[in-house]
Amino acid sequence: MFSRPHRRFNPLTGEWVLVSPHRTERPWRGQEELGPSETLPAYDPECYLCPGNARAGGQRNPGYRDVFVFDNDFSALLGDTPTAEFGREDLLLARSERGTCRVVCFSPRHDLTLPELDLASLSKVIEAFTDQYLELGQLPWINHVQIFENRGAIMGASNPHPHGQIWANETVPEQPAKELGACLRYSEEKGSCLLCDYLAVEQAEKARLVCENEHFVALVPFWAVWPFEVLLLSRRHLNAFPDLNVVERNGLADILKRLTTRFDNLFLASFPYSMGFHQRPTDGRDYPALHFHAHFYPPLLRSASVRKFMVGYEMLAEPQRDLTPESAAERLRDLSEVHYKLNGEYPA
Ligand code: H2U
Ligand code: ZN
Repeated sequence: MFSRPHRRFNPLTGEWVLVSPHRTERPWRGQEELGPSETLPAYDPECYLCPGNARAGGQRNPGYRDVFVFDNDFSALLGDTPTAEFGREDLLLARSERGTCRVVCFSPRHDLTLPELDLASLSKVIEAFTDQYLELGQLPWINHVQIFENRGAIMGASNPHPHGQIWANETVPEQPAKELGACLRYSEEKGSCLLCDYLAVEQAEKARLVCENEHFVALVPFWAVWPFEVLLLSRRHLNAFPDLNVVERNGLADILKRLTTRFDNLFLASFPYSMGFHQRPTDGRDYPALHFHAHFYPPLLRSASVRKFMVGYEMLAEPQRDLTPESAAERLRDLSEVHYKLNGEYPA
């Protein structure tokens, strides 16, 4: 059945994706266009994220040595927004939204990306995410903390300096709310966790697994929309960053490094993506049905310069893909976990 056009269901969002595998039945020609060969300096005096430099708002970064977090100078959400509601016969509905945005510099090094950071540095990034989740989450008017990374100019990242962002706000936003609702309904109906059950299915089938360690599993979900989309799941049923013990934090650092190394090795280029963590809301209630996970949504399709566009049928009807999630997983699985830059394959 999976060699003919079919639709696959995403139980987390309740949405379907059209898969057209017959369009990629021709063998993969292995064409690899090399990405931009720009070599970055370890420190860039013009960079607003490098240690000691001035930012747009006039503030100056400290001479930080590992992770540095600051309030976004162009925050999309503001903490002092007064509560207001506008509604006219349900058709023109608006609500004020309070929140705060922060930027997390992963490293003082301007030239390193996530897969190039060492495990100790990555563990510090995870510690910072944990501290931020706790600090922002305990504010009474913050009910959701979204931690994410936009990597690469193609994803709209404004700066190659390794960094992520945190947007924390009053309302649980659309995507996590949809997923949370699905997880709650599933656990009410079945008495178990949707993602624990899903992980068990994937471990039995194996076809969509990419890489794993003692604490985490990276796989291309059955319902993936983006060509090399990955779902990263904790093996233990965790709700949020603070639930990870020290070995799980190190396990997360390990899997993040290995997965993003595979991504870079796919097209021998720095692999762009939007990734982020889904955790329990911070409204003070318990969410036992929620399973800590991360989504990676990378846009590249065939090479460092050929991306998938979500246009046409996908904007007007529903998402579509040619490459099956099983083929994508196989390709990611077959790659080395030694970063291409360390492997003498640095683009000329
Ligand atoms: P992106 O590269 O994903 O755009 O993230 C960088 C963020 O850094 C962006 O949200 C913020 C932008 O608002 N920023 C500052 O807070 N201060 C600056 O001096 C420049 C950019
Ligand atoms: Zn920099």
